Amino acid sequence: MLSEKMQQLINDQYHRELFSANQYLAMSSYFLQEDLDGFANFFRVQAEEELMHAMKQFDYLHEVDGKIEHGPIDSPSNTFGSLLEVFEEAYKHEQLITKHIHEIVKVAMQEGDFATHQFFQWFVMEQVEEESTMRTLIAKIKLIDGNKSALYLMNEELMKRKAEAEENAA
Ligand code: OFO
Repeated sequence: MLSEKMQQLINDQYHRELFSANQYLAMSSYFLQEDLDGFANFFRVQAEEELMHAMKQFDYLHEVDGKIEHGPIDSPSNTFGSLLEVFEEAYKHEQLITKHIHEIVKVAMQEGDFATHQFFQWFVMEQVEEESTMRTLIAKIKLIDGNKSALYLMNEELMKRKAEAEENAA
């Protein structure tokens, strides 16, 4: 049986995942306006992954007889000063998400909620990947340091990123 506290934590996390999707779509829009379609594609795929995270949590909560109480989603940032700023904000956001996921796992452990503990292990490792991806891209952007040819190549590279579902179907 899921505790009230855990039900609330998962509800909050579900809304955070939706916020993440919205934030990454806002970043995708920014890049489309900047004529960087590869970067826009990267964040669009990222947004799709966030929706998938939210749906995993939605399904889990209902599977254990809990309920999502649908509420408002915080507004995302829509204006950015630079390419680097976008990625730094995304990285900071992922670090925050990691903290929340770890908090859920900690409470699950304290409550002896083995199912939730097990379920969120997937997210623990997903966060390792998300943070690592953002860190790597920040390092590349710093390396490029405004060089237009290198930026063009990176944009082409990011154009190749596909959603997980699409990749599995290929
Ligand atoms: Fe759902 O991992 Fe990013 O936010």
